[in-house]
Amino acid sequence: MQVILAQPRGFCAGVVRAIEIVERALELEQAPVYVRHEIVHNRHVVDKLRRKGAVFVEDLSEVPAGARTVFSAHGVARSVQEEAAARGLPVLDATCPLVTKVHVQGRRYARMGRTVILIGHEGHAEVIGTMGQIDAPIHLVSTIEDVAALDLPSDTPIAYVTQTTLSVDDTRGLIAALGARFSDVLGPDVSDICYATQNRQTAVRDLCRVADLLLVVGASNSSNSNRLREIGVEMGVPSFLVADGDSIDSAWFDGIETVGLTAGASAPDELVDHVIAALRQIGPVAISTLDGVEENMQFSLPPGLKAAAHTSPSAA
Ligand code: 0CN
Ligand code: SF4
Repeated sequence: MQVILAQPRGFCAGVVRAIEIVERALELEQAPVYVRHEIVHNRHVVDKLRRKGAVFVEDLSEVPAGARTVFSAHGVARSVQEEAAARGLPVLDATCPLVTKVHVQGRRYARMGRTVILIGHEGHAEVIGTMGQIDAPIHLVSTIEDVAALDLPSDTPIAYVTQTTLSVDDTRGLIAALGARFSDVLGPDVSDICYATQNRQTAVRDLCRVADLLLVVGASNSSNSNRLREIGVEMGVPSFLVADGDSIDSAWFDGIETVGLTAGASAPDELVDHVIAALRQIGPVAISTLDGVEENMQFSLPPGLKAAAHTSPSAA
């Protein structure tokens, strides 16, 4: 079997930063460190940090008084920030800077007096956070039908922002629908969809031109990983989202010569290795990587943590 890896795949800069924030906090402080929501949507990442002393909660009411608290990469609503401040919780914010950028942009549109539309998926942590960061009525749309159903006059000045991990193609369709439905529309085209999401989608599309089957390593609650699998389906390639090598079914590979393999932005390299090891149980495997974009994005750590890291004994 030929296994062709997508380039780029796996961790993005926001995920690296978020995990590092928890790890630094655990090194610098006495465990436990409380993390609100999965730091990134991957059980393996969460379990590893849990073993080092991180405690994952969904609600700040589960955080004891005075305990170090980390917000996940997906961001939080204003009300969560306010609750943490009111309780005096020491917070490290691991919200990806590209998510924060969307919050800032959405608030700016609201201040301009525009009706803000968020393109995103209901119930997703990032969408809950973004809706709760804009102090104005905000309308969520996920489908073309949602755009048609918006109860607003067509001359309403609107502005849209998007979730960072959407399908680029679907989002273009929704933006076109907003343009057809409203006469005065402001928005960033698809550039709220982050570089990592866009690059991984382009790479998987290229991969599907040469692969008979697509494996996407990622969690079922990971938006960006699900979008990668959907591209495989669109390209007419049998496509599976797998948590790790144990999720592989050998029957999928009957008659398959070339397997395309990629990983979502929250899936660690070791899980890709685990999948390759599982494929080797089925038969001999030759591995190559498809040419693609080299990423060199890096986000700095929150200032307090950087300063603290420099004064830690291990850094001295
Ligand atoms: O899988 P993730 O934790 O998040 P979604 O793709 O579900 O948004 O990946 C990191 C992305 C962010 C924010
Ligand atoms: Fe940030 Fe994009 Fe990574 Fe999400 S997928 S953490 S928005 S870089």
